[in-house]
Amino acid sequence: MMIGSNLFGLGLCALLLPSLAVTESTSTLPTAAATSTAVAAVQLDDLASHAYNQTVANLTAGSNSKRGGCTLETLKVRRDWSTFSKAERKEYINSVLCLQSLPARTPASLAAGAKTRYDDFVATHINQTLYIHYTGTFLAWHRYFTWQFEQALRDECGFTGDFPYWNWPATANSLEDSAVFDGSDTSMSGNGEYVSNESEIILYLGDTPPVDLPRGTGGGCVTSGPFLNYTVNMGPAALSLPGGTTQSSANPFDYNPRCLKRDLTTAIIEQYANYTAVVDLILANNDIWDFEMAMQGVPGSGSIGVHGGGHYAMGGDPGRDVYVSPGDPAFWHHHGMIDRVWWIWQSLDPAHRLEAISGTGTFLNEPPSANTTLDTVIDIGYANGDPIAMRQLMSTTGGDFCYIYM
Ligand SMILES: *[C@@H]1O[C@H](CO)[C@@H](O)[C@H](O)[C@H]1NC(C)=O
Ligand SMILES: *[C@@H]1O[C@H](CO)[C@@H](O)[C@H](O)[C@H]1NC(C)=O
Ligand SMILES: *[C@@H]1O[C@H](CO)[C@@H](O)[C@H](O)[C@H]1NC(C)=O
Ligand SMILES: *[C@@H]1O[C@H](CO)[C@@H](O)[C@H](O)[C@H]1NC(C)=O
Ligand SMILES: *[C@@H]1O[C@H](CO)[C@@H](O)[C@H](O)[C@H]1NC(C)=O
Ligand SMILES: *[C@@H]1O[C@H](CO)[C@@H](O)[C@H](O)[C@H]1NC(C)=O
Ligand SMILES: *[C@@H]1O[C@H](CO)[C@@H](O)[C@H](O)[C@H]1NC(C)=O
Ligand SMILES: [Cu+2]
Repeated sequence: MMIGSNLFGLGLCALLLPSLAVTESTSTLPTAAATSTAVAAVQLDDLASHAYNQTVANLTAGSNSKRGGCTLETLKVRRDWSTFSKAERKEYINSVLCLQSLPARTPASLAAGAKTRYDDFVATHINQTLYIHYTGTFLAWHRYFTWQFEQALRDECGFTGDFPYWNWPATANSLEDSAVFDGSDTSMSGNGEYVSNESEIILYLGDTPPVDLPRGTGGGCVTSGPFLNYTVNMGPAALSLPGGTTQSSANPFDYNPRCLKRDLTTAIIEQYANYTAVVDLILANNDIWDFEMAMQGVPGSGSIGVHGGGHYAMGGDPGRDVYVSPGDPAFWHHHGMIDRVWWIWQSLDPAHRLEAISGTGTFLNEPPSANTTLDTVIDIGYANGDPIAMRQLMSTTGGDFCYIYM
């Protein structure tokens, strides 16, 4: 069943909108990523500002559109976690802890290890991993998955705040000191306990040359923060271990409670998700196929992309397990940023990019499957919500979505 051990990084692994008329000029936007980090940081701000302005302009133009649709009044905001106040961070954290305390909906006959509502999301991701990465659904599936997680926090745990994202490049000098991972009671918990004899991570996949990643500064169980007592209940399914081996349990849905491990590796963010890398991903890929592949890491290129970068920089267990990765509570911060980068990319040419899809329904089309289209239906099972067509997931202000990134 496993195609490869390290699926994050290496695979085997238009309509013309009337709103375009009201968007501001893009003439001052950068067209190529600066190699200077400081300059690239400003470029990313400009690109995000453009996407923001365009989203607002679109909603202003469409203010008399169908009832129940997204409007400026109902628009929700997603923000960089480092800009949250301590009280805002605590509200978010408490709602995640709440979801981790509610009973699961997934029948035990399907996933004996799914004990909580939080685990329902993990079980769905384990179940569908080979159909949602390196596929045509990758970006939209994770957009819907993250949004439904947000809805579960709001509907079942009373969350009322803004949804967060982890602005990777801003943490490329020190994950340990970042608001997401500093280990304080307003973080998503921090590093694991230091393991002295850990060796490097080697990602093998198919026939492509392996990618070596440095070990991090932890390796063991997290030692502080809100998720100190949280247990990872399922997996491992394809956990990369230091030294190049992979760990899997016979049935990754079985109950296998264990601590959350982290091995924070700032060097991975510095290498794969620095400001230049993020801006280059956005500006150097005009085609959706190129964009989504660069984001996940083109197999054989030696790059794990910003997507693999964020996951492997958390390290540990389940951070290095593509199947079980939502079991790390920082998963949602990471995928918030993934979605933000897609939103920025879409905003640069909405006529061609808003509904652009490329890829099939299977991991690098293995085994071969039909092309993903706007009519392809996504179903996140017992996690939350109803099955939904890709068409409803392409705009952050279309379908049931109504949010913007700051
Ligand atoms: C977005 O709008 C603000 C306010 O009008 C403006 O200052 C800013 O330059 C705009 N951003 C871009 C990238 O055009
Ligand atoms: C896994 O997917 C299959 C096929 O869609 C589905 O029947 C099953 O209920 C899913 N299992 C879980 C744990 O979600
Ligand atoms: C590291 O040390 C621990 C504790 O002594 C041991 O269980 C483990 O096998 C060692 N790992 C490696 C890769 O040597
Ligand atoms: C973890 O559990 C211990 C023992 O029950 C408790 O004292 C501590 O407050 C808990 N910490 C967190 C962050 O939940
Ligand atoms: C920034 O990212 C790019 C692309 O991944 C990489 O080539 C470059 O070496 C990185 N810069 C640093 C300072 O690591
Ligand atoms: C699937 O997509 C590929 C790449 O865009 C294209 O070449 C191929 O013709 C498509 N296949 C079908 C059956 O539409
Ligand atoms: C503009 O907003 C409408 C909803 O008001 C949405 O359907 C459409 O997809 C949006 N366009 C863009 C480019 O996001
Ligand atoms: Cu995923």
